[in-house]
Amino acid sequence: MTTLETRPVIGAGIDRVDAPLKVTGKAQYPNDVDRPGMAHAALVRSTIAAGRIRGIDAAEAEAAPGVLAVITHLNAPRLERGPTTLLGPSPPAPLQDERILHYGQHVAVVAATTAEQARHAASLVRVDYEPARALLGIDEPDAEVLVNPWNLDHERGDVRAGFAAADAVVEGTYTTPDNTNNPLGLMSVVAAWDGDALTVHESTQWPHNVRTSLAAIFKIPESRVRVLAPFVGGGFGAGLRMWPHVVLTVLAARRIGRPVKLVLTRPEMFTAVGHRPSSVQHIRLGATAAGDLVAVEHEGVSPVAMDDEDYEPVSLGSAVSYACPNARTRDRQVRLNIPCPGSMRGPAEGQGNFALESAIDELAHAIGMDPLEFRLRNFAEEHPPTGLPWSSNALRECYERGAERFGWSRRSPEPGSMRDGRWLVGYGLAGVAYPAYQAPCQARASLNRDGSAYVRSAATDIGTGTYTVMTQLAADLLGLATAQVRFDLGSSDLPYSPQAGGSGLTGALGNAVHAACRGLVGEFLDLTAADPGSPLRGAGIDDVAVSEGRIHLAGDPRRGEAYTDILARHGLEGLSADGRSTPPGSEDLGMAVAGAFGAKFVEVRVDPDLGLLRVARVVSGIDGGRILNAKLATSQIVGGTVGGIGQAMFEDTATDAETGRIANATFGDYLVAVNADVPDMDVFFAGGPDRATPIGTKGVGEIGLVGIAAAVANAVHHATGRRIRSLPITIDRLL
Ligand code: MCN
Ligand code: MOS
Repeated sequence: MTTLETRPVIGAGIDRVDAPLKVTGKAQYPNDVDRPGMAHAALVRSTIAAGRIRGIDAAEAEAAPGVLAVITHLNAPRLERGPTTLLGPSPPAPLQDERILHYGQHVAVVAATTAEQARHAASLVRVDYEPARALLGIDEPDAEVLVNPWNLDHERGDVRAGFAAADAVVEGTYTTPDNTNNPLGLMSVVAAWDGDALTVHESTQWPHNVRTSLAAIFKIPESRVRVLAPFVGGGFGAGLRMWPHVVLTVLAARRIGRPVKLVLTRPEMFTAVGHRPSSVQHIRLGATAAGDLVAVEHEGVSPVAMDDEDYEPVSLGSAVSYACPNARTRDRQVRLNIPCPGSMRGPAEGQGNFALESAIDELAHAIGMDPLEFRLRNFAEEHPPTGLPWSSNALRECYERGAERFGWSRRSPEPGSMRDGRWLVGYGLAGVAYPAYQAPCQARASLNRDGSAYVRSAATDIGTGTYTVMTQLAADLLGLATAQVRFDLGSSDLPYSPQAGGSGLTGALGNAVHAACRGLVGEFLDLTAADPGSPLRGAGIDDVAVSEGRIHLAGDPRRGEAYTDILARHGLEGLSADGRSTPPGSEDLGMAVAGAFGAKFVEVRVDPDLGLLRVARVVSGIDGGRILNAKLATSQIVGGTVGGIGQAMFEDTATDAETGRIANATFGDYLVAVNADVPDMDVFFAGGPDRATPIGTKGVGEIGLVGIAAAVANAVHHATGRRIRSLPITIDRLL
């Protein structure tokens, strides 16, 4: 990393700038944090799903070796619920009363000198429960039904007339199970009080949210709370919300007057940090014999936890995916005694796309049209709900180039007609329209006397590559080598950043870095504006370009000056500038709608006698706008695809129907796709810079996952003639 890299640096698949820290163990994840005098916490969790606590006997736990405190609802302070944020309302505050609302609910936290002592003492806390009937099934008749709480139901055209005009109608009910986000890094918290100042190390995707939430809950000014997350061992959405165990760790630290560390166990990860909620979806589509989609109707039901408001509008994607004049989507939520859900990679879209893209396939089959041709024919040239143009949309190119690379033309249409020895071979595809999301963000950029730059914002890098792409971006915008740029993140002391979520951080942060770097160049031009000898005298930001540590006139690289020379002449140690980005308004877009797009092509092999299913090949074509780092963006799509294979074939959080216990809450029992399940994957990017923002990116963090389940299911249909409408597609469903 010491030589100047060849330009352009944007797009180049450079290695992660933080890789040396990671592979030498120097990267500090929250569970690596150690503090003088640090004690350890362990949780006691409810073993029933509904009811109340009649009594708690903590005497034996309190007397156990090393125990410093046992906190239950009987001796916990009354706490505010956290604030409503960009993500919606906070989860409920823990230990506030005797009610049990779900299995695994925290009922006590134990602090002790060592982690082993804390865990042992936690096992000694005796809780006397009075169980009540738990509402657990999504079809539970007694559950409260929430109707359109976010006002997201959609209707356009005349759906009834659309179906009346259709030559073919397909209808089906699709189900998806609970899935649990399982980042490898067990989510961890270290909380330390210094008087009324609080420092928290947290596995979060959003340090500012943790800061705001803890300040509200503990009634201290935000300026007294510091949240650190320079490295996070994966999130997949689990680190978006600030969960109750964080509150408990902070509470324990305050109670015992020492820093406290809590590392969740793997089973606790299944009830404490959210999950993708199950869904039941009813979908009905109509098309003319010529292949025009004329009616879409999609209704979804998903559960929401008691006392919580985390909704997944699974049908919403069906309103935007195809050029269909008549569409109706609606979502209902049922309140159940389940652990609080949260976003999991491709929330709502991951479930909804499975139903829609399976049904689209079925409809194409019903009218005897190739499913690729059907999708191209009904391609949405504009954003269907509003009729506005897309800010960019290369979905057509994703389909066409994807089909070419995959060899789609080799597909013989008849199900069961392709074989390789004993294996039935199936080709399937799915399309994805993924909402582009951007939240306001801030960054600060500085140029130092030695010619290096320091750029920072309170964002996170959850494995995505934020450190690296922001280093590349700043290097490009300042005309420096990446080795001359240090990008810092993961601290709430830095300028405000939104969450690494909704595949929106790169755009939000990148545009803030763009503003900060341009602002910084502007600071230099303010200095040179009146410098008699400067070749930049009188030049404004639009007159100049940057390269090799210099600002020069746009058309003439020789007429310019090094940053270091300008600083030296003015006797300055450095210059800094702040930048902020806001979501593009309709005026910036010329009234257009942004979205990322993808086409997924999958080949499966099915052994019809044994019910074995193998994914043999995946080709993903993605429109992510301008790609900042080809290697990292590809790795996002590959990782997402692995998650998609997991969703398609394995992942299924099993809840015991009687007790609400999660029956497979370990890595031994909860199956995810492993190397043996994952074939070579071909990823390509289509389209170019999006016009909605200065840096022109769209998100790629989640779109790799969405569409894979439907493409697999469609390939299974092609191989076997069987429509599998429930995930995961396991042996029992194939036999
Ligand atoms: N990127 C790029 N060019 C673009 C867009 C992105 O090169 N035009 C690359 C960059 O390396 C960037 C990464 O892709 O860091 C992801 O960018 P983006 O799509 O903006 O997503 P976010 O930064 O908002 O990250 C969150 C997103 C989400 S919502 C989930 S869930 C998810 C995901 O990213 N969880 C992940 N990818 C993950 N990857 C890892 N390793 N671990 C997780 O927990
Ligand atoms: Mo991603 S599920 O929005 O963190």
